[in-house]
Amino acid sequence: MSQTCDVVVLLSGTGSNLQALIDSARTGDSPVRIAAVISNRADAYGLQRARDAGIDTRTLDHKAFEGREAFDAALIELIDAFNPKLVVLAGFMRILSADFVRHYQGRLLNIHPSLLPKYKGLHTHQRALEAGDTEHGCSVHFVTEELDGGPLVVQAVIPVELHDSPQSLAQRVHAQEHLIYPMSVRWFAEGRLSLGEQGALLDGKLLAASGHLIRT
Ligand code: NHR
Ligand code: GAR
Repeated sequence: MSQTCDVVVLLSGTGSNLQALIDSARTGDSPVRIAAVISNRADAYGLQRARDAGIDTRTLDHKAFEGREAFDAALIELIDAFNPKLVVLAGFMRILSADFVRHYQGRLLNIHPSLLPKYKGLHTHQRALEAGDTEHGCSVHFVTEELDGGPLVVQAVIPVELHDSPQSLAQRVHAQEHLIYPMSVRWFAEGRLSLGEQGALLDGKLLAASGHLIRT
């Protein structure tokens, strides 16, 4: 029996990825326990999803702080009160300072809606369409100081279709996010996934630069 892995989820919005994590953690054999959900926005629907699932919630409004460093220091304090083994960004829309990222080194994951290293930052679906890409997707990565640049864990690749809009593409990418994020978190919780010097390790073996690739 592996022991449970307490996870704190940070989000800013809808929380469909949180919902996928909640649903996955509910399956009988999951070692994942979501200890708390923290949002920088009080009106994030993800907080309601957490409450509905009986999970502790906290709001920390970044606008109440002088700067990023002060906000991040308060965020660290809030998170560490739950003593999590893993911190998961699920649509968290604030860039995190170097101090924050270092504090959680090797236990901080993000999901990003592009095939990194393509389209770091925002508006990824529109940018993929404008570039005429035939493939698009999403990536789970360990967070490092380099924004959207940390070692990749999993990528899901989907074909771009002729009449895709940013919305239709986003919808299909989301469906993949909801598969690969719970899978990655579970790997971590089972002790199979870690961050090594050269990149992400699965079962002690260095993953490819793209992470574990899933094609649909
Ligand atoms: N922080 C670090 N240090 N490294 C990463 O890889 C991070 C991170 C914080 C968040 C998520 C990320 C994404 O997956 C993430 C990865 C927000 C912005 C952004 O520009 C960029 C990337 C990501 C999240 N945020 C604006 C800011 O000034 C605010 C935008 C808004 O509030 O809507 O922080 O894409
Ligand atoms: C997801 O598509 C996630 O990849 C993206 O925001 C969405 C959140 O959806 N993350 C970023 O763009 C990070 N900057 P959700 O709130 O329904 O999980």
